[in-house]
Amino acid sequence: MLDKQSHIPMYVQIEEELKRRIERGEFPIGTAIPSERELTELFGVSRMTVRQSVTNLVNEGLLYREKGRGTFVASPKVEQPLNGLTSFTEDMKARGLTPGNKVINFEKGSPEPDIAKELQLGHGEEVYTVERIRYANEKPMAIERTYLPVKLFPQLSEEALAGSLYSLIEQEQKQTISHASQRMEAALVKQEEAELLKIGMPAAILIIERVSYLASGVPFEVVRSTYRADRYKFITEIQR
Ligand code: 16G
Repeated sequence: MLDKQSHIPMYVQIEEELKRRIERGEFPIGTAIPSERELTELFGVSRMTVRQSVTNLVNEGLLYREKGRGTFVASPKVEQPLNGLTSFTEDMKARGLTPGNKVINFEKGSPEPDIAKELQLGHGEEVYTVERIRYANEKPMAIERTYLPVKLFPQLSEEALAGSLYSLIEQEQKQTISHASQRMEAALVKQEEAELLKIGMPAAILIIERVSYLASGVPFEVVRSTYRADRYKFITEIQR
């Protein structure tokens, strides 16, 4: 199964073998993989080597550890295309996952200057600042902080944001969402974010900042989304 003469390090060969077994369904999603001791015997290598392979697969998001319980096979990452202006609710439904939403902060007030600028707000114009944890099949996927101009959503309530913001705009307010600009960067999760996302530290996150516009050209949201890097893979088609 492993080639001890190969120039490919043993821990990499074990990673590949574990991946193959996961793909073949030998270790189904949500089930525990064999213990370190069992893997040590199975592959005839040291415990340190096994630990390194497993840690790498945990870091890649293929496996996850639960304290005192073992190491389990994770669901495949969500593959998120970056070229469509879709909502979280639509994205999850398109994958057959049940979207969930928890509003953890909802306030109205004066925006910071950079937010006011991006939303093209004049002096004295207010915004709602909304923080939501977004779930897929009850598992936290992302934290989202959204700034919305009060003048565009005069009746907005916390209850309404427990549903989809985009369907509220399109279905209820009958407005057309047209385009957005996005920036994306990697970072390490902060303590308070790790608690909300229920992940251990250190962990990688992907931050996407989006400014979205209505067909009239008016910006209606500035959003900072913090995605779990172990649950997301972003894909884009490119042309030459
Ligand atoms: C996505 C958008 C966010 C939008 C939200 C609406 C990114 C980076 N962000 O999370 O801008 O506000 O969807 O989702 O994709 P909702 O309609 O389910 O509330």
